[in-house]
Amino acid sequence: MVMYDSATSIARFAIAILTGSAVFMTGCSDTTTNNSPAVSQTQATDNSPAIQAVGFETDQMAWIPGGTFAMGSDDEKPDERPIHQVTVAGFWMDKTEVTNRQFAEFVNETKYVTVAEQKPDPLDFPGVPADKLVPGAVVFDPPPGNVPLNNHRAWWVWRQGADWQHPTGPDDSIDGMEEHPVVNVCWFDAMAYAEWMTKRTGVTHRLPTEAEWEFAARGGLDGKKYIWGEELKPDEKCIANFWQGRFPNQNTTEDGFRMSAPVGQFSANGYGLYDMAGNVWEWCMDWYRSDYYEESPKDNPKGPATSLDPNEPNTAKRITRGGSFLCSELYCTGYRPAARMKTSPDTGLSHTGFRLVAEGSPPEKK
Ligand SMILES: [Ca+2]
Ligand SMILES: [Ca+2]
Repeated sequence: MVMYDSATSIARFAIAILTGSAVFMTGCSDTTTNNSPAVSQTQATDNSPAIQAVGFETDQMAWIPGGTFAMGSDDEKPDERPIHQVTVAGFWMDKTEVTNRQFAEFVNETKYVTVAEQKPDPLDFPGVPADKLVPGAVVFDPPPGNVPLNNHRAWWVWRQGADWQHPTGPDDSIDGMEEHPVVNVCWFDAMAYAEWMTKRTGVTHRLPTEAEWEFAARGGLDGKKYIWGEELKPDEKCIANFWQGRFPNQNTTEDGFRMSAPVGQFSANGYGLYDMAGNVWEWCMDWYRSDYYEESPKDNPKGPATSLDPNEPNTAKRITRGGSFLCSELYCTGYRPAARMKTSPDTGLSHTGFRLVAEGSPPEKK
């Protein structure tokens, strides 16, 4: 069995791919810039058209009660160890990944331009020829035949013109995909969306911490391998959107979906959240450190102060969680609630989106 090996995990950066620099992608995700810590490419919305106040509606969010749980896993990837007790306070969380329809509303109101749509700043990429500095994102492009699973460049490509409205490239569109999760949005884009949602609701919205995300994903089923129990396919049924078949060139679509699915196609977890396993990876607030669990505080951990991926120590990365339609049993298993992934915050990928949490009051007792 070929297992995902974090030692070979790595990434891209698009520009580096174009220029032939040493860069790779993991099968499931994982991206980096060469050595730039976060590129600050957020776009302020302060000078944008007035944001319409809509108030805080919780219809599309679930209240996640606070509690204590066993975070991590002792028998999977090294960075999931050790299992440690963590307590999180209660919070609201989007029931689904943010959709193209929702993201379009944000863009229409603020005129926000995502990082994937912006021309990379030459100052961030000294030595890269100007004609290589083009807007784009990292896109899954399945090879025609079998390929060794240790060469991520066989299925990941930097594609000029790929962005949230063009998931696989400039000839693609999101027509008819309004209820699919938005993809090719980077961590900075997700943060800008949260800022907008905070302004329009008057309630702080933000990305979840990694601990909040895992607590919410487990849905009250503490210590289980999957968010629904111990078997990947209970009763031989796929109950999440992941990859069946031989990755990366044979996708049997046993679960009904070749790539992303409209949100909410499978049963919700114990807290009423959809697609916390699979569909698209979801950005979290925290920096990634492989050894963070050895020192994580117990109460409401907010992640390390700095990032460290030992495989790429010069690249700062943020956490992504939950796996995607590309996660396979033989290669990545990112759909496990304990599974951690890390990605450069300025990188849009065709299998990565996000959902928000809100710090509002708990629902009134009936
Ligand atoms: Ca699938
Ligand atoms: Ca997901």
